[in-house]
Amino acid sequence: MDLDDRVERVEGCKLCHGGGMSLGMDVLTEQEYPALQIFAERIRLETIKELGHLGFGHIGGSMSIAETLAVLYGWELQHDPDDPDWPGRDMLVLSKGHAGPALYAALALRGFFPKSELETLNQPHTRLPSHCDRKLTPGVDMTTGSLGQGLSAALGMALAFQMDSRRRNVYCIIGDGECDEGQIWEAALLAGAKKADRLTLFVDCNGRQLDGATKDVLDLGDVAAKFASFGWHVQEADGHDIGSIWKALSNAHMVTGRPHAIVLHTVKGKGCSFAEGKPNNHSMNISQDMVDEAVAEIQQRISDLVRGPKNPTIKGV
Ligand SMILES: Cc1ncc(C[n+]2csc(CCOP(=O)(O)OP(=O)(O)O)c2C)c(N)n1
Ligand SMILES: [Mg+2]
Repeated sequence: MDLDDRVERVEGCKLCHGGGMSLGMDVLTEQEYPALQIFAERIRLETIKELGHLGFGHIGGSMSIAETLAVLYGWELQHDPDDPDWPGRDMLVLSKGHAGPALYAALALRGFFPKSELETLNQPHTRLPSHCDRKLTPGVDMTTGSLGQGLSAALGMALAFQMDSRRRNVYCIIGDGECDEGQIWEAALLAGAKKADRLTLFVDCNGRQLDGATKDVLDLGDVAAKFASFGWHVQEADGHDIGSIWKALSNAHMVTGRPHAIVLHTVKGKGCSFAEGKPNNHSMNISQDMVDEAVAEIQQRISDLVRGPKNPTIKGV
């Protein structure tokens, strides 16, 4: 199976599996697993090209959610790129809205708008502002960027979905630094009390925020235990392992009566050598040389995945 065939698995279908478990799909096949890995790498690739074209941007927190976006847009979300406002769709609130460029890459790869539009990131009259805007970008369901607010918006959607006979879910991604915002915990308390089981929250624990380590700025302690104490169904996952994220989502489908939190262990800047684990990787100036280096390394990983073992071990499944 070549690259295009594998990519086709996630980018070519009109709708994804849309809550695979509820449709009786309980395993990732040996084609789907690497296809989702490739999708994640292509999200990285397009994100770096976008930011490089602009010359700077939020690379660290964009790279750390590539696998999560791949599983969401390649498997989990019920959505229709030809009809972004389809009333039956699931919704994603990217509360850490500064990672918009990664979301735009996923949406473009899925066909919500032409890939060439990614070059307009943050330019005058663009539909792709640096932070997410639901009124501008096809496929973006909530305006975000002021940290701490997205979880409340997602909870409101989840409570509305609870009253809807159609089975719809809302997903939300917050950062670990974002958890310093008090509004996160107000929403967490209400979600538990309201048994908002249509809500699935990813906490991107990449260990760093704008200008330092999260534990030094304001130590979160045991974030999983904190959400559990508010009545949430909590799991931890390796945020760079497709199988681990997929498995957590599958488990979440089987638990009712509680909101779901998936604490993602990630690395800020993951998969891009000039940014991965670097202290200044929150928002960087990005030269053409840096883009070229990153593109080469990502393309190498994609080629390795294409040539990969015929029967890969499906971790976490
Ligand atoms: C209310 C608010 N305060 C401050 C900022 C500025 N800001 C943008 S990103 C960021 C750090 C976020 O850290 P984290 O949530 O860990 O994101 P990630 O590491 O995933 O980039 C800050 C403080 C903001 N966007 N909103
Ligand atoms: Mg962080």
